[in-house]
Amino acid sequence: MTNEVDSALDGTGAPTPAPRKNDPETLARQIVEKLTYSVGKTPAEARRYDWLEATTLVIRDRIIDQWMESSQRAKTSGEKRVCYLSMEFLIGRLLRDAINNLNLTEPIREALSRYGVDLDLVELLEPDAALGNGGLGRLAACFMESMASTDIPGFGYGIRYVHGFFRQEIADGAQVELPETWLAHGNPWEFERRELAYEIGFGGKVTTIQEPGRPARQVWRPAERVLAVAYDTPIVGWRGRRVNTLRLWSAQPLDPILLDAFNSGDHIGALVESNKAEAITRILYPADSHQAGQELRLRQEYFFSSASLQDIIRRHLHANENLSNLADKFSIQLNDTHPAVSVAELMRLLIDVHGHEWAEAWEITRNTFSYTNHTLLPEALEHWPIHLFERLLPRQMQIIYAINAGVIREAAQEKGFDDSKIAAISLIDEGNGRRVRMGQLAFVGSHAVNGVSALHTELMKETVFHHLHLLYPDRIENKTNGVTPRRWLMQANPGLTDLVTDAIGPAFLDDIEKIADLDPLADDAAFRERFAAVKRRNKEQLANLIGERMATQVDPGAIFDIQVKRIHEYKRQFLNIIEAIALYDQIRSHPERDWTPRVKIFAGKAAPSYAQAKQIIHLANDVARTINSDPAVRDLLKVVFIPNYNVSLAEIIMPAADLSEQISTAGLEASGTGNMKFAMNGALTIGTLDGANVEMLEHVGEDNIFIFGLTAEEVAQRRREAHSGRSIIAELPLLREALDAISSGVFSPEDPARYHDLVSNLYNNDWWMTCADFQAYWDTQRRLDALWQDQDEWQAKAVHNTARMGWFSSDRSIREYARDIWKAGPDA
Ligand code: 7GP
Repeated sequence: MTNEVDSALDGTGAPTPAPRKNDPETLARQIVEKLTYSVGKTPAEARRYDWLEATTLVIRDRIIDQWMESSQRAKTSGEKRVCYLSMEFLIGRLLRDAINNLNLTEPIREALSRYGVDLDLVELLEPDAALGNGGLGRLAACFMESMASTDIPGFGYGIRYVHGFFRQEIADGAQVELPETWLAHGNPWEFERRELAYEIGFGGKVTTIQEPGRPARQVWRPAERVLAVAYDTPIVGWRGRRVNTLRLWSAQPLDPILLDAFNSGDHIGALVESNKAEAITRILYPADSHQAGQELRLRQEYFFSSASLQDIIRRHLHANENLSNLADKFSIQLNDTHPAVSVAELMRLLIDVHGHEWAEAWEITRNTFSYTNHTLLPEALEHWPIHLFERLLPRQMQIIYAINAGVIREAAQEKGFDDSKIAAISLIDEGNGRRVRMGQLAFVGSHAVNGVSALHTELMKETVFHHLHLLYPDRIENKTNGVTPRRWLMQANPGLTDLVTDAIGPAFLDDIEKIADLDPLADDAAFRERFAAVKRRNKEQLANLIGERMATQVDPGAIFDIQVKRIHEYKRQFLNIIEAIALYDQIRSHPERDWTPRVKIFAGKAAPSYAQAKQIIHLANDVARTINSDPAVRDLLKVVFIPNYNVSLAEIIMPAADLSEQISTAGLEASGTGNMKFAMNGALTIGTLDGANVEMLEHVGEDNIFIFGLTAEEVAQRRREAHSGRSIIAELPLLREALDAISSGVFSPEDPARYHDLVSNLYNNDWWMTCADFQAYWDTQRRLDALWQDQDEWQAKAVHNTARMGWFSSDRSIREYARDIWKAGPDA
């Protein structure tokens, strides 16, 4: 059911309103108007939540003006549009983002203060939209903001999960998962587009229709059908220049209730269909870097892919005669393999629905798609059992076989690939019970494939996509990640933003790479002092939060040493905890030494089914309990695990760090983006030569970053040699004693055996090189202790970090994608 009627925001003949006034006077009046007529409260009755709603509506009006203008422009100019297909958008709160990008922060603050209302407190009530797990989802959100800010006509396409990423509580030290309900109070940012609904089929049969004198046609008759309904959220770029659309799909039944069943008394059965449809978009899978593997997940992937493609085709045919020139008008970026089924689905739509020949359809498809890989972890690479795929998507399965046949023919005929090489590139894994490899599908269906840091891209060529790279040597390229400086510097750290503006002027706000002008000020003692004072205030703010939420007092004068990210063995929070324990032992054994006070801060969620990761959380909390209650180390060492890490918490944490922990086993972290947020805000990094750390080293210079440990190559070598931790542990008393303490129950007296497995893994195989890197990590931490004693040196390095991180803006990433892959945007 493709609807021909375009919504007003698609830009048909929308009136261009007169520019709005943005003085506090006008804004205050408008907020009260919204309060009265939309919320139904007087200022005297209004609670803080009502002020949030009224303020949001006032801001929204301004965005809508610009939104219509941007959509109209994209449409009438015929410029190429970029569609970012992503299963996850970890957007966080939107109000502050919108107010900041419209340059309304001060006038809105002033307007609200006239009624005794504090903008900062109002903003805190907005739910944090957590439609993503971690790095991949947050990158998608930064990219949406940067596309709007760099004036690229971009559309985000994803899923409107009713329940986002779970809420984490810590009970007796262990992670507990609770449902997240971001839509409980409604969502003023979204616009439901009832008229934009597409049918999505599942299951059923494919029949061949042979009409006389015409080529055979395949017709898919799905057994089940659901509706995908669009919900649009405006994404405001810097200075409101462009407003793009994030379109999220919600699944709804074709028939809300089966009346026949109901009338015959089957009241539950009458709703089965409806529940099944709605289940598709009910909840986000809380697994990152791990393939979920259930049928519902494949349904989600196909559901949003098909809806997005149908929508793109509708938009295209609105202005073009047919789909032959689709790739000139649209670029579709596949954010990892979650939307990879799109390759087969676009082929189906082109051939079965729009009557294109196979060869032409394949050409259009490949020229339209490009694919980003975000991880090399084997357990994260998606592959679906053929029987499941075939049952759910029979026509797409046929198409995949046909694509595969073509690729294999090409490899054998043109490159002389032998059987083992063919097996490596095949879209079908003939090993583990026959599976469809989604990475291979995305790769062959795209004209460009990219990794997210220089190292990751090289490793892609050598490992997962080695043989496909031999077949298509020009296809893989690098696009190093970035983060939006609007959210991660300007909004999260207004103190630093003001200081930098004061020092070098406001030009860096429009072009973040100009922040390099700050670099010489690292030598200016007075500036360093002001820089340190900003950091100190941010640390006080975080210390208050820790005091309030966890009743733990931490000293803002200590090093704030922070590791926040998903909990995963390869990210090595365990290494960090072991170091804390070793330090604890040393402080107790040598109280007379001049120890540098430290607060080790952790936050992050573990996938509910990831037992080892949950153990690591438990251990961090157990260690925190023991150390924090030991008077022997009181002000020298504290360990804190802050529950429920999310975007809003990150905005408080990033500006408050002195030291950023980026200590993954080399070769495993594709890029990292937290590393960039921390360094931009003046934290020094302790890290391995992994992901984007490598490029950060190049930009900030080796004196300003603390690199340790094995390289990716050395890790691979050790793994080939079946390295284990046993001999290393025997030689390192510090490490051994820390591990003994863990396994003898020092931190878990109520359950001394709790961490046996965690520790015995280190002895028996040390897969993540925790033991192998321990000494280098310890030594580097002690160098940092010494450096902290020289505050001039430390702060100078911190200033260099802020000054030299401009390149890691997602504006730069997006411009590279636009120039090299999409051929879209103002410079195309
Ligand atoms: C992450 C990577 O682990 C991280 O290194 C990178 O910075 C980020 O993507 C953005 O590129 N990957 C995921 O979050 C993920 O879920 C599985 O990967 C597909």
